[in-house]
Amino acid sequence: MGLTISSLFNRLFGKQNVRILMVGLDAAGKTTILYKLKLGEVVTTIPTIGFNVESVEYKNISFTVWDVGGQDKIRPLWRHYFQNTQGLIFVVDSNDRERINEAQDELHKMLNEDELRDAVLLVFANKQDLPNAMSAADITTALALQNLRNKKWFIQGTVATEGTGLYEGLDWLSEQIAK
Ligand SMILES: Nc1nc2c(ncn2[C@@H]2O[C@H](COP(=O)(O)OP(=O)(O)OP(=O)(O)O)[C@@H](O)[C@H]2O)c(=O)[nH]1
Ligand SMILES: [Mg+2]
Repeated sequence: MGLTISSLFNRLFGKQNVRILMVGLDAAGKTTILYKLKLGEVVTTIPTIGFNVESVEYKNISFTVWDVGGQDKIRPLWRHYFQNTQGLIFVVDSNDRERINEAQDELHKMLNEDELRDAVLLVFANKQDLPNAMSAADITTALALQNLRNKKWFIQGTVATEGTGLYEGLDWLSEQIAK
């Protein structure tokens, strides 16, 4: 599909709107990330039952970020948010070695869905401040990211509570969207 006049105008002069879906197992740090980006503050979170949505303005892009709760009983709800997703942010608790295979399962199940075919994938390897955290390289292997075909992906180590790495991730996303 070519650029329409209005989308060209928006690219040159206006804001682009980008729809982001942020998921991952419970307690990975999604809600912490959302509000750190939105408010620049660490908020006290409770497990999300349902979703939070905020728009985050960055580099002349308006990211609408949907943060959906990750408890196993409510993971079947994720698919209701797939439509029109341009960027998928998958958040991993790098310290949770016991559940990294479960995270891998959930990620690959999702990536098999047709509705997410064109979405780019940003993985946040969160909680890098914890001493037992797996590195981003370990997580790349554990999530089998190298096996992904026809998928643009990027992994970034983060400490959501300090804001470390979050904007590096958004930088990558904005570059993909601009292409
Ligand atoms: N040490 C450390 N703790 C973090 C980090 N990010 C988040 N946390 C903590 O991890 C806990 C869970 O964070 P949430 O943001 O609520 O997790 P969530 O992914 O939204 O969880 P659900 O809503 O249940 O899916 C909270 O106590 C956060 O303060 C981090 O980078 N380092
Ligand atoms: Mg949450």
